[in-house]
Amino acid sequence: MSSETEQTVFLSDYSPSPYAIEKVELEVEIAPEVARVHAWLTISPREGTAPGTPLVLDGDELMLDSIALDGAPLVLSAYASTPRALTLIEPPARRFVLETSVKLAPEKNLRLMGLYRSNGTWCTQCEPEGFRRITYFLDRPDNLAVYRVKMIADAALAPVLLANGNLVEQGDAGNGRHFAVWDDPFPKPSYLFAMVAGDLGSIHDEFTTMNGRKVALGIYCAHGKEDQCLYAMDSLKRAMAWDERRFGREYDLDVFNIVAVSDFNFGAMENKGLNIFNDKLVFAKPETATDADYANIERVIAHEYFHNWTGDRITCRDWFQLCLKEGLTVFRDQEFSSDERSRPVKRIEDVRVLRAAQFPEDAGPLAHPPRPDHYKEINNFYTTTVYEKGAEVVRMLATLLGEAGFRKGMDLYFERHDGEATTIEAFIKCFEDANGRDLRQFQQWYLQAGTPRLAVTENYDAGTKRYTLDFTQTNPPTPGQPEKQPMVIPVKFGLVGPNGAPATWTGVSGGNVADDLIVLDGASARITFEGVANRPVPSLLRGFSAPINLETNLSEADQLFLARHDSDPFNRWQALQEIATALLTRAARGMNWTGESVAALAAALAETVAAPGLDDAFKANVLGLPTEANIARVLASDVDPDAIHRVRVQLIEEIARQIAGALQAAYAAGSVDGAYSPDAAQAGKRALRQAALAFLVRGGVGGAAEIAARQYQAATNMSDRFGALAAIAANWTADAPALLADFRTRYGEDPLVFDKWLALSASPADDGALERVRAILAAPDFPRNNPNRLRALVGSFASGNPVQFARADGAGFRFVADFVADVDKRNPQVASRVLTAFRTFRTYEPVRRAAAEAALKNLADAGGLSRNVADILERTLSG
Ligand code: 0A1
Ligand code: ZN
Repeated sequence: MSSETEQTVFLSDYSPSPYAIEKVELEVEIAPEVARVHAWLTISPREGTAPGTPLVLDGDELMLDSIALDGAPLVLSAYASTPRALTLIEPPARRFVLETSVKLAPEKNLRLMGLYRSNGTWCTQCEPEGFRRITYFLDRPDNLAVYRVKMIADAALAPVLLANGNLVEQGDAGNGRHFAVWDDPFPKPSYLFAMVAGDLGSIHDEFTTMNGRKVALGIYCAHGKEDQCLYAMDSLKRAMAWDERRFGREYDLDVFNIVAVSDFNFGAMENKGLNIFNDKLVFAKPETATDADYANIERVIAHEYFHNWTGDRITCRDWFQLCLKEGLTVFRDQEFSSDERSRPVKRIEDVRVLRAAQFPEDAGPLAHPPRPDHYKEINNFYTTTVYEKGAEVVRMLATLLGEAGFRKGMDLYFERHDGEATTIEAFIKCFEDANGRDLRQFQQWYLQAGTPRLAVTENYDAGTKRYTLDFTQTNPPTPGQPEKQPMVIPVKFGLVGPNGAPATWTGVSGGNVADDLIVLDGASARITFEGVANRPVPSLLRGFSAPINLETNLSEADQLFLARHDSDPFNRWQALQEIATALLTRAARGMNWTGESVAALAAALAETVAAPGLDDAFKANVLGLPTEANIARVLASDVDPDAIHRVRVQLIEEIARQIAGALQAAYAAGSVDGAYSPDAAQAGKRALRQAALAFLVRGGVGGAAEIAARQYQAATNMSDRFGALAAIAANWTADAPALLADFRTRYGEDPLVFDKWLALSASPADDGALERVRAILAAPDFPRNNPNRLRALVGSFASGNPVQFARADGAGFRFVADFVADVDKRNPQVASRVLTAFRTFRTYEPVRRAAAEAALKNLADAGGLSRNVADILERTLSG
């Protein structure tokens, strides 16, 4: 493996480019096999640039065809060109126009960065460094320019021609070709450039902004899928209205277009005025999309739309600031979903994702701060830390400042930085200035990696009526950061009195406490409450007010009390999770649980599921016991996935036996009358029904598997059908193979349903899983270049099947490593993402740890790896 240290980019090396590209005019001729890109770049030296300073433009796999300066061809000695760079040796010391032309081969572009072809449609992906695969450019986010692009293509092959901004001209281009000119008046970085050409269907609508401007909305897709875009359109309009209401943000162009494509490395992309989406995040109809798919579409449509202000109008100075747009925009989409659906349920679901994905990243060799200070490959930093932890940091800011204070800071941010490429520091400064607060220490959240641990011990003195909470914060070391500063941790809390009502106190000292918020900023603190009549049970970190690991000395009885009485729904859910996690982690270490503990947990679950006044979706979450991955994360060392799987199934069996009646009642109560609707209430009912069914089947309760099979056959929507099949597949019961085969044929060639089948085939823990996955992948017609298919199959196996991926014989590890080596030749982004499944390999018990390490070393020794894969591999092995 090449160590490639020379490739490392450091934040501390940031300096503005000596030149600025102010205006971009492109003429792109698109034809099968080849596209010709002609660019006219208006360039000025920045103030202070010494005359004669060379101008170096970025390229990636480019071949220069022609070059001219202010209309005159350049002599060979005036420039140097390679596939990766174009250098003007001595540019004029004044504004000039550089004209270049290059040819591209979109059909051969399997990396899906730059201009490529997906199912016949030409489309682009430029974030973070794809524009340099289209033309030589200052491909960095701090170069803001206005763009005008003329697209020319065969009128039959590509009747639809789209780019950023507004359509200003279109017409005939001769020889059966036509053209369109798009103009984007908003200065933007190159990563937001986009272009689409193809034969596409579309749906159209209109949105009237808060100031009465009409915006034409369009969603483009493969012909025949138009009716599956309606929910996305509805989500878009709701998102536009919400951003006006909640943040005062109005849309700014006359058109907003979305295009759904089948080959896409990520979820979607916020190109100015022309969002491009992975089609799985656009298409939905009840027969083929689950409730979760609908919720995801709503969320991502909103996310990309919200980027128009947090990302496009205000962008990032450099890629180290990625979290500036991503963390903030995830926070905004989480808030949107909370307002459109159930806030507590959304919070529980987001925290589940955070713990499942971000906490392990933060605890392993790939840990990095939300705002890293160096990277080798920026594509490897589109991580759950930048996105989800980034959103948590913004959420803490909102908690610390309160709703009004947070809004004041946001308003100032939009006012002060509109039209700029800026930094995390500038963002924080807006909240400081708007609120008169010092947030320097808070900023550590952006700079320090790792999940803080907060230990709390509580003590009540009946004699003095004094209640104390002792907090100790530790910040574990992470790669490159052995020592840490204490963080500012907002702990939302309540003291719950013996009857379940809030306990009161007459005085509090020893820390920063106001209303329901304790703010900790030192390594330790003792908070003392005076005049507390009886020993309360503390409900701490309500709503998961900080992304930390909280360790309390609360007893099982206290947790059960909170599960019943806490007024904070998040902590009610959390209390039950804690009890289950404690039982499961101890059992995985060979320490048996007591019958009383299991019975108490079972009773609390049954009671919660039957309780009136609680959200169905909340109850469904309560029935979702900690995942195997979560148990492994808490164990943190000497992990044996077989043991975890075994004890988890045992616990479910024991509980299911005890509360089968309550589960059956929940299942029965969850049936939905009337037509399918993806709304939160109906989806919640189905989720509860599904959770009860999964519990019953997994628990081996007599007749449950048959009920699931019947539900599978009778289902009239994908949520019910998929839910039943998932319950059956997870258990790998005798009829699982036949039902999966039925599922495979029932939906014909629908690729998004095929992905569901792939995932269900890859994730069961049975010993046949690896062979199944191998056989599917080896089929000659398996679409081996489509990221969705590859992720659904091998991604699900590597990240969603802990037992079989981490087989003790190492076969799972070897399979995934071989897959990574193979896919890397075509699509390094997909390859490196799959490889991150190894990030927790050092937490395995010795046999598996050695097997994983051998597979990784073997991959390294083979050589010829992309920078993407080499970077992940190197960090995984050295961390
Ligand atoms: N900015 C997009 C994420 C994205 C990143 C890279 C991509 O291609 C390699 C595509 C999309 C978002 O946050 O949705
Ligand atoms: Zn984003």
